[in-house]
Amino acid sequence: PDEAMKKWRGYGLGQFIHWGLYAIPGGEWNGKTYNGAAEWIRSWDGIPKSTYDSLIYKFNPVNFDAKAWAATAKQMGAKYVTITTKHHDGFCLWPSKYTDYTVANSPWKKDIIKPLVDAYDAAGIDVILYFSVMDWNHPGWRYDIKTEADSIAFEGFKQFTRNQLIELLTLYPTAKGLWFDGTWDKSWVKQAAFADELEQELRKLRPGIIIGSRFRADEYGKRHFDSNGVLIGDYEQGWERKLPEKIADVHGNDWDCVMTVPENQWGYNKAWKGHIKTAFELIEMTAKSVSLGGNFVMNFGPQGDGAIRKEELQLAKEIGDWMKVN
Ligand code: FUL
Repeated sequence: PDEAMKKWRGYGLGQFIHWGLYAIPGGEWNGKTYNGAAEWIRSWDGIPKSTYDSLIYKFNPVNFDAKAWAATAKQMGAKYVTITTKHHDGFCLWPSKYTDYTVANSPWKKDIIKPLVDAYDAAGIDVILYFSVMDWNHPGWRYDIKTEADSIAFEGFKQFTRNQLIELLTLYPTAKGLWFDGTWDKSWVKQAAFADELEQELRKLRPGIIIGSRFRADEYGKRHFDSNGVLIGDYEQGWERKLPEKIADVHGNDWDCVMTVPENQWGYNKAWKGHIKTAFELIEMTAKSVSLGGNFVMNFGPQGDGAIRKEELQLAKEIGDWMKVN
């Protein structure tokens, strides 16, 4: 574990990838655009589950090129990448055998995570798997547990979560870590003991695996810097991540700061409203993060067809030029 964390501490700059079905509408539904995060569109627009879920039949990213994505990260000078294997909508970019809501049942049919892991591994960039515990597709997911029926359903959901995490670490054994999200609801907050046990199980399966501190939901919002040597977490919870001001804020722990480029957007948004960070701002944040002992992770939201938008490619180039001389 220490070796893995030693390496993690030296990363400096990382790439975040938010990609899934939400990239298809790209922040626009029935002619209306939303300035809220594009990956939350189902919730912003109150889109019925069945309507949203049928986006699976449109998932056919003909311009997806894993090697091109890895090349962009390499050019930028990123040393690791955090990839959404499953976001809140529950759609799996890998052919999970525990749900039908996966790439395998889309027109694309093929695994997306495998070629990405292979391409980034080949480029010498470490892969961290992002995983949203909250899953809007799974019938057992609950925000809260109020009745006996909820509790039975949620037990099934917990097993599903365990199965999927073991599946991910088994299918992609070179992955270096897990970055958790969607753990803030009451239902999961009550599962601290289960999360602890599962964390131990995952560590046994992959000694040295780095597990984000947000898996332990009861500590959500409190424990972002708590490390005991192997935990990581973003600096501060919030829609737009904030950087620490001074070294004392870090409490000696390990952290990374994930950051959007257009304000509030992680998934691809056609309209891309609000302030769009410049390469200079992103470089400044990288330098500040590194000087305060953390890593900085710039987000990319590839388009529904699989291509990375030109603005992001341009930023990657500009940041890379700076990284080369610094
Ligand atoms: C948040 C999510 O709700 C956003 O959609 C995004 O994935 C961000 C990195 O974390 O908790």
